[in-house]
Amino acid sequence: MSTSPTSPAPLTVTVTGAAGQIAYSLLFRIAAGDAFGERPVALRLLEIPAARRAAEGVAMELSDSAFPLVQSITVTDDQDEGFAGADAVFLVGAKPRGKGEERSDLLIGNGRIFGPQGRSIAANASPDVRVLVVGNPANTNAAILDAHAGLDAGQVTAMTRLDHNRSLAQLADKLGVTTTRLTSMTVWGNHSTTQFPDVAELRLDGKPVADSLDSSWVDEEFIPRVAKRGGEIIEVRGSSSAASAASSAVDHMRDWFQGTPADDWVSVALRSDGSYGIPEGLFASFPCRSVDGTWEIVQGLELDERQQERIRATVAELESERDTVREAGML
Ligand code: NAX
Repeated sequence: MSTSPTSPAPLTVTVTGAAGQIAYSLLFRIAAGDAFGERPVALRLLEIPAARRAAEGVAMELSDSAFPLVQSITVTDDQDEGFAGADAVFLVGAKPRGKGEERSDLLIGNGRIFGPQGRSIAANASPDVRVLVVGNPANTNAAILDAHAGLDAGQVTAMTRLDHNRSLAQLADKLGVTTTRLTSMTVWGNHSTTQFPDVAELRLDGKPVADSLDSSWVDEEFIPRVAKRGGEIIEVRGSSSAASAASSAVDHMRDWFQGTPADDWVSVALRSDGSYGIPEGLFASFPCRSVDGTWEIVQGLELDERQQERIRATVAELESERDTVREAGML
């Protein structure tokens, strides 16, 4: 757990929900250097008091792994301590939907977590902090957090990278190729079943490939399968996606810190600036490139009526989520 005197300064990385399923994979991937390269990390594991002891157990295992890049591990249930000096924050912890609860209860219950977390991040984290919201409903949680944190546009993001990666996997399987040969996939909108995994710009070895995909397969099999993949995993595995979610969170942060290739993009949910007619302020997934550590929405893609209709549907859901939390005074 010590670094040589010549090591660069460690990055402070906070993970909430540290005793949960996703964190059990995510923390070890971060510790191994998968997200931040060879940079040493000071890990902050933030939990609620009831799960603090379990998080201490995770910290013991992290320690026992003797990761060369891990400079320190702190376990806390104090938000301000958890976010102090944070350079990168993974907000994984969230309130799951309780028995008999409506979606609006879920939105409001999570708003009670993400509003205060936004204020604590603003007061305690590094001014350049980069925040990824994983906990669901991720887009609206991110919108609430963003409103309370008052950070610059683009510092707060929500995760649609798992949907993006799931799309690439389905397409690679269909085309009989590896995912590494596919580029320019986009997931638009909400991380929910209304999301729009869009293959219009997809490239295989740099060449457009959408026309060779059967449109009825795309509409009737591919899109619903990606959108409902979370449910399929629960049915087959017996519990929700954890390692794949952690892997996508690692991909998201790695690309944010280290950049995306100039000839590709990835899917990121962030505060809309009005691009592609998506109302300003809404947290929607867009095609994005990471340039000098900042997400930029890819501009200039042409959208036909069919694409626009699907985007309108997922945007309508995001607007309704926004209205629910706004009525509850959280935005
Ligand atoms: P778990 O229930 O295993 O773990 C969640 C942990 O968060 C628990 O240990 C809990 O004590 C903690 N927690 C709750 N409130 C907290 C708070 N205020 N501060 C700190 N910790 C808190 O869930 P897990 O399977 O790890 O999933 C975590 C979240 O990710 C869920 O909301 C889930 O729906 C969401 N997902 C989001 C995905 C995405 O693509 N955006 C995909 C995977 C996943 O479904």
